[in-house]
Amino acid sequence: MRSSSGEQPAQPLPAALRVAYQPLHGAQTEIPTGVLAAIRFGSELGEAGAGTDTLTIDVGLDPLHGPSDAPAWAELWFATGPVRTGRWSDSAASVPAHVRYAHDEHYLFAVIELDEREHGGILLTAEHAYAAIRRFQQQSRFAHLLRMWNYMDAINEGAGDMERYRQFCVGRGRGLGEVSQSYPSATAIGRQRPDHILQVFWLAGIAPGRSLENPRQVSAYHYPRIHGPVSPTFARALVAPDDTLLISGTASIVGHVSQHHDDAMAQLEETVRNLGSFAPHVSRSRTAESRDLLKVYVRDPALTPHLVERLGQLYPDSDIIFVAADICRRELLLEIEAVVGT
Ligand code: 3EB
Repeated sequence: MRSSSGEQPAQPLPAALRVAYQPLHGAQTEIPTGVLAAIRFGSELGEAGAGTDTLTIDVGLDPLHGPSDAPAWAELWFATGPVRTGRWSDSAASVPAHVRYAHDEHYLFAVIELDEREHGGILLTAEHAYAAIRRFQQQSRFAHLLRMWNYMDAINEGAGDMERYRQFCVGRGRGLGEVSQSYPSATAIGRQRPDHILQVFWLAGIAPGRSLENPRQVSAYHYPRIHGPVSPTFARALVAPDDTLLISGTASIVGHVSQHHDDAMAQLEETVRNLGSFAPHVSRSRTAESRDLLKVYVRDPALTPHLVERLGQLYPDSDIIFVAADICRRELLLEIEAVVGT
């Protein structure tokens, strides 16, 4: 709508996030242009294709099932305009660390991949990664963290507070330092084939999102001491500037306690109830053709057919991919994240 002279121009609409899963059939599959980031699941993916402006992130998790039959998948985050890519070196780092990124006018996608053997174990690697992320974000126009993923090896190895996930949380907390009260949504997942790499990638924006908590769950940053010395720093979900709902990795946890040990289907139903808490926040401006995306991390691949069947019934209009992964508490058998209203 045109405003008559003298009036304040209307606020520009926040650029819309669009995310989709694309099947990959080996090295010949092209990533379309206009993609900010392509997160690739599967092995033997080949070169990402020189000359594209897409940030390619290979996560080392194997797909178990997808919307169609394909050996590998990419999660594509589409750009809202021309894309610029770059590489930033952390000059303050004691061990060399760099961030690869791509951005348009509204959003930035970035990744840091550190080798634990160079940084002295998971705690220090997480601390170095998050210190670099903090410094990168401080000098970035895309000041607001919206969504973060953390992928690491052997997430459940080690007993008690020495469990690698808990050590990761300590390092993350130290590296990030005192951050604002508002956290991004996040996922933290274990790779099932060791490659010594802590991989953290994230979406940041020019404009802030709105963090949400789940009334069925204690906020992760308020978890009691029994879950580790430093609480995880993430929000249960975040409403992005365009009203897309970015739901964190969600598991069978009520309050702060894991439910239904050893019963994957009961864990699934509990997880679905947790996801249901966010229904009131689903944008009403969603278009008919928008597809919600679900990603299901599955500890035991043998469970997949049962999960596929049940989730297909529950979310017939969503695109769902299932990947083999370990979950951050050893009793948890699955975890689900979602992008809703894209
Ligand atoms: C949970 O609810 C399950 O440490 O960043 C989910 C999402 C989980 C993110 C993180 C951990 C993280 O506590 C685990």
